[in-house]
Amino acid sequence: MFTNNRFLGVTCMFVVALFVAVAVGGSGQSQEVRPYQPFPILTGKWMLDTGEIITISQEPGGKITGLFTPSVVCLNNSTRSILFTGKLKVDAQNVGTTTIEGDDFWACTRTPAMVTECGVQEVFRTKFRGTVSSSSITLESLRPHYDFEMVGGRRTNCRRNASKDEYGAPVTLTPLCRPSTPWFDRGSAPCQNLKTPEIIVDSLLASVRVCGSVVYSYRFTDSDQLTFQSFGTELAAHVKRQIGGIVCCDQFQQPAPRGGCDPRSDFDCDGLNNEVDTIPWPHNPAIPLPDMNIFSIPVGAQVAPFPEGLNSDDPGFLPMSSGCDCKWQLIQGVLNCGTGGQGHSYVATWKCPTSGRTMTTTKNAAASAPCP
Ligand SMILES: [Ca+2]
Repeated sequence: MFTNNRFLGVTCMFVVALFVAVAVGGSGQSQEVRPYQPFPILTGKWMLDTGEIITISQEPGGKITGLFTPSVVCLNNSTRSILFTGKLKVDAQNVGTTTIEGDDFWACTRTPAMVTECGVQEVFRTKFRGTVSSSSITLESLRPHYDFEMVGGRRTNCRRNASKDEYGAPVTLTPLCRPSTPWFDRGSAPCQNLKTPEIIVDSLLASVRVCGSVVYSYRFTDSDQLTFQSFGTELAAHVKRQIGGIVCCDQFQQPAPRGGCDPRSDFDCDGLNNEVDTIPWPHNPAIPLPDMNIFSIPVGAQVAPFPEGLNSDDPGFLPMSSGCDCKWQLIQGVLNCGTGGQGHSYVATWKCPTSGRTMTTTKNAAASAPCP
């Protein structure tokens, strides 16, 4: 075995706290009926297509605010610290689409002469609209129109003409990284209140409760009795593989900071609400398992499978959240099987997406352990 420590799996979390699952028909198949589609969770650091970093924070009612991190200069004499604030809306015409609109988008005047000759502000507040998902945000802002005459190469008699206002070219934001998850920290962080996730399987309702909050639930039907019983065992093993055996409730129960995420709605801070952050149960794909990941793996990363026995609770494996203002990414994982009586090792390379800092952690196993 690979040391005595448990290793956390690469998945992630999610909770299904609120959705209602209702069985239909007598076939034993169940179908989820979702009375509403939760908003995507946008909290975290994003990058504008022009390279600036925007920190988005989201409130429970769907209000989101995007701040420049750090502030950026606009023309010569002004800086922008905020890009927008507005409220999310589910698009009733297009199921699954979320939009945003509002009056609070801060734009830069692009033409210096409009400032010097027409007296407009370098930074101005205007209406905006856009579409959002957990992987992309596209916004367009209303550009105020001015009529004027050119006299001697200068703009004169500048007048606002709102009838000619138009939305400008859209700006796009893509996720730079997800917020860190300090409740998954192992090891040196002081934590007074460490708890084991509770798997509750009762009255055809399977749920996972962490630090007093339900982060996943699924209701079976009467015809699913046998499936329900075997599911409970698998759910417990699955949660153990994904997040290990302990959660720091001191951290879990902290109010989410600006730009941080709230584990009660997004346990693994991957932008997917607990209610929808699931993967199919291999035994019966109609039934969702929670998908909880304590770190992320970028697309294309070479990561060898973790050997059996690698413990997700091992304090020496996952870097501490305090070392990065985002969730750590596992960018490489190499399993070295020893020969000729040598032990084995698993070498993990981690990267902090914002700072670019990398670090390596190594777990060793005795030569007698299976490899792989
Ligand atoms: Ca999630």
